[in-house]
Amino acid sequence: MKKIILSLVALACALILPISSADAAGNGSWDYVTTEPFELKDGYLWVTKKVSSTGGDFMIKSNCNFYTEVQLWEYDPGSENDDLVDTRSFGYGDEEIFRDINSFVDGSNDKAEFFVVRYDDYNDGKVKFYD
Ligand SMILES: [Ca+2]
Ligand SMILES: [Ca+2]
Repeated sequence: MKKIILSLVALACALILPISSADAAGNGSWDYVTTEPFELKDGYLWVTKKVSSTGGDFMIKSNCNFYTEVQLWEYDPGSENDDLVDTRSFGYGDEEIFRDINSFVDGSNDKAEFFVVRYDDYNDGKVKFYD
């Protein structure tokens, strides 16, 4: 009897695991796009390069050995035309998902150009981008 219960447990685990790992990927699967380092701008602000998205959901993953606050922005040409998407707390390995970013898809390229900004004093850090 004990053997049957154990194999039932094993079967249940085998059935549950693929579902939960698919769940972690959100709607559909994530495509890794790139890893960008933060670069110092104007002496006080840390900014990544822009990463394009065609819409849907967007995810950033921390590759920073510290805990901080980050902002996701969307670039638009001209002075101070960029759009703030959201502000999140961010520590090593954290994944932050931004859902339904279609309203940020604009411009002649029909894409959203996202970049991440920090205002702290840590002289390091990278961000992984997923679309
Ligand atoms: Ca834009
Ligand atoms: Ca915009």
